[in-house]
Amino acid sequence: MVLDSLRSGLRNALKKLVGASNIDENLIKELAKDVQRSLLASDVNVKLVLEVTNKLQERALQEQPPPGLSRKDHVVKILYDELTRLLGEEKSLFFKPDNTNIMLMLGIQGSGKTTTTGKLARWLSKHGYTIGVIGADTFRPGALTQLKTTCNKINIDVYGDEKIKDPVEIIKKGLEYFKPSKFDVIIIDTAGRHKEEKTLLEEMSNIYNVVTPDLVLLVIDGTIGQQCYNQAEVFHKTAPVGGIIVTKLDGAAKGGGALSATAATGARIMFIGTGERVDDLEQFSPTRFVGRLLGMGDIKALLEMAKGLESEADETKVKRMTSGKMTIDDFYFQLEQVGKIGSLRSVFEHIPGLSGTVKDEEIDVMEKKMIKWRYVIQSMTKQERANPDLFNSSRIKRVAHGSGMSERDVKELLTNYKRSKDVMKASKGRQMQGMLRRFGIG
Ligand SMILES: Nc1nc2c(ncn2[C@@H]2O[C@H](COP(=O)(O)OP(=O)(O)OP(=O)(O)O)[C@@H](O)[C@H]2O)c(=O)[nH]1
Ligand SMILES: [Mg+2]
Repeated sequence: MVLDSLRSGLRNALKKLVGASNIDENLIKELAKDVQRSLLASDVNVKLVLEVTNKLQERALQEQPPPGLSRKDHVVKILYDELTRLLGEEKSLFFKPDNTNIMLMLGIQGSGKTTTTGKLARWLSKHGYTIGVIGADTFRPGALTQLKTTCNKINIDVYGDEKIKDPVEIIKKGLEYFKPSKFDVIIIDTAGRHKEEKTLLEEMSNIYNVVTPDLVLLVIDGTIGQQCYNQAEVFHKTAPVGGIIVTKLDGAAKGGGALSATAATGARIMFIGTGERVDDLEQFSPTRFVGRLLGMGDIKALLEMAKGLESEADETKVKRMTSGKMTIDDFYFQLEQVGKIGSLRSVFEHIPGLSGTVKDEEIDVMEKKMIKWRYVIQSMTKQERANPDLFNSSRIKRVAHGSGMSERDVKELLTNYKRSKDVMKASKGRQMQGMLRRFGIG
């Protein structure tokens, strides 16, 4: 994930809070200090950092948690609110239905326009839109070839003409060329040239006035940190920016600066680039982003889990599972815990060594399976759950029938139960314990 150091800084700060037995003024001040350090280390502007942490401290000390919410959870929620506010409002793409939507890519040299044009085309086509791309960079040699190479791989048609030197003319011809296709979206890649060069801004202003795009997307290199603010401002004056894409956030230590600075211009971040591959583009949502930074799903669930694990019954359950005597009820308990943590996705993200090993589509398939398995388990008898060796073909048939699932589903569940049992025995529950320890619980 992007902003790894910010994420681990914030989580360490939260770990202290979660682990504390009593929330007092000192603890809250310490939390505010920890958060401050993490944000400053990821290059967020000092003034913005102070705004966040002062507000956090003030609210955490003064506000009473609403009924039903513990003081700890309330403080976590305040932190979540304030970080979300720092990153600006939600902004999603808007499309004129039954129309061709023209998107114009702007940005200085090397910011990632051409790469992002390909990524965006890919993202949009995955979401069911039809796309055409126009290459209007007449400045950089090989620009059109680069664009065509990227788009060929993803089956997107590119219009360009290296003989024409006027970008406005190329764009006009390109729009004519794509007219019969009635595509949902046309993306126009433009030239970058040098930083804040006057002629670049003039060229963009020309294009903007002639083409009247439906959406101007400003592409900004996330590694430049707080300078993003100035760049966004300059471009915004030339052509009203409808959305910002911050690139190269993979491993960018200054990512916090880029995200907060652009949000401060009033033009909102719509996507972030997280790698060089054509699939490395994520739709940006401040609330989801902060949720992932803080691991909100897990923290809440793990608090619950901690409560549960304090009781004798659960302790014996964990002992039983790690000693290789796991029952189907225990397997079900595992499924339930995963459900509480939020989603399988977050589990994979947070178990060390597993993150990135499983594809999103595979996780979707697994999540669907888990829902089926719950039904299957609910149709088993108590004896069957305690002693799965009882299962023969007639029992499998009965459970399949009772749960409304296929016999294959039941068999698959049994196979997975056995596998899980072996893994638990082999690892002696190391993964689960490791996960708890990370959050200061186990
Ligand atoms: N790691 C990483 N690299 C990226 C990302 N986006 C773009 N790049 C790289 O940044 C470099 C410049 O990208 P381009 O797409 O050519 O930039 P551009 O804005 O079109 O550049 P000009 O056409 O010269 O103005 C390339 O090497 C890309 O692979 C990203 O999200 N992550
Ligand atoms: Mg380019």
